Amino acid sequence: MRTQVGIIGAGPAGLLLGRLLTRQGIDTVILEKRSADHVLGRIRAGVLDSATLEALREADCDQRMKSDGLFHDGFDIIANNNRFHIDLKGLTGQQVIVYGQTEVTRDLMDARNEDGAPTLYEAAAVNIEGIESGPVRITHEHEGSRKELVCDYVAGCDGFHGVAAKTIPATIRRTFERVYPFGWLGLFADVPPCSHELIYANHANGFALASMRSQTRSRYYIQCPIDTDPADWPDERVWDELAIRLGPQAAASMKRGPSLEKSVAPLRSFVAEPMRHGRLFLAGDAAHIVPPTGAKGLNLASADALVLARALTALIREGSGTLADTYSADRLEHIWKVERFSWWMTTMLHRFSGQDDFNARIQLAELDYLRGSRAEQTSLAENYVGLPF
Ligand code: FAS
Ligand code: PHB
Repeated sequence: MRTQVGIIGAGPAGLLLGRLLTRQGIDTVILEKRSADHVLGRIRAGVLDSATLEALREADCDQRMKSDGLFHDGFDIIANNNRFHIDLKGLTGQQVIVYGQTEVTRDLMDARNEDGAPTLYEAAAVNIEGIESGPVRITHEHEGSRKELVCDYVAGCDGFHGVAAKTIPATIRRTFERVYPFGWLGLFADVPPCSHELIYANHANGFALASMRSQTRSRYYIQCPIDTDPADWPDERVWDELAIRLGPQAAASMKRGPSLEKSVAPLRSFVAEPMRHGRLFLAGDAAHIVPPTGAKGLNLASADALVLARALTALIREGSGTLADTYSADRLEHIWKVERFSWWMTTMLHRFSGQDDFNARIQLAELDYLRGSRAEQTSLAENYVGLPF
């Protein structure tokens, strides 16, 4: 099989890139290791910022998000028995949209089907050759045999465990990582949210987050040890702990119900540099991971896809390599700012076991300063709604 751009991965990054390139008349083939149902079944991000809004608008895939998404003006933080509001709209003039990654993925899959562009599911890329001289050859396993996709360029949108990034020579590739000493136990339930906006809580027992997917479906998280087995957390135990960490006001309005899904996700900060080598470009989790505290993972993937689509369009349609040459440096400048914000939100809102008294006091002071400072709240708000890129 031959195409202009081979895309590895049918998550948000790969599907968005495919849609944006198709709209520019550029042929793409997406290779996805798992089935479409498996990709849709993964419960991931919940909050969209300006990057994803812009990307979906440019992809002409924002209709359902605009009609079904929940437009939020801010969120609350609870710490040291104080609950205060971060007024995103008042401080920045912008909102965020609560619209699950599953729905974004569904909209992009539907758009790709309407475009008639090929996605090969259960087709795992196993090897990539020719990224320096071309043509690129992507060996993949599909329908029980090894096949080859020949393309002019390849976009590695294959997430943290993908193969594309590892194709960059070890002598060139640099990685940066911080693994946090805890995870998030997430619970999904068809119950109304306990508040009209999100609540982030720093409690002596640990971090908690009250989020949602609609007015009738809630998403909650509690900080837990990395090796936590969800089976050790029956629903009632999770609800009890959420009530403690979110405080009496939220607990009083919290509706309990059976979990639809319960899982533990690790938290890490990770960046792989560079994001381009020859004819290979990386986008999304294939190049970077942020702890979900800042709600940035999906939004960074959207920004990558938007910028990469413009670079590949200029390269393929006009023969202009300027945007492609600056892709990695430009994206990494934005990515590192978002890595910093996500690290800051995580260190401020989580309890680190064995944390010394000095750091514990610094964390309290950080939260107290944030509660009282319009300047600090404005800084948080402009990061949360999405930095320019
Ligand atoms: P994805 O990982 O979504 O997609 C990569 C795709 O590539 C996958 O479908 C995979 O099957 C495929 N693939 C991998 N190797 C392949 C190969 N060799 N050949 C072909 N295909 C291959 N972000 C938030 O903002 N908020 C959250 O609450 C949040 N929660 C998360 C929970 C978990 C457990 C995880 C893992 C991530 C979470 N994220 C969250 C981040 C998440 O939303 C990502 O940022 C987002 O999925 C990034 O999209 P992609 O870059 O497309 O990567
Ligand atoms: C979610 O709703 O899944 C969600 C919201 C905000 C976050 C992380 C996850 O920071």
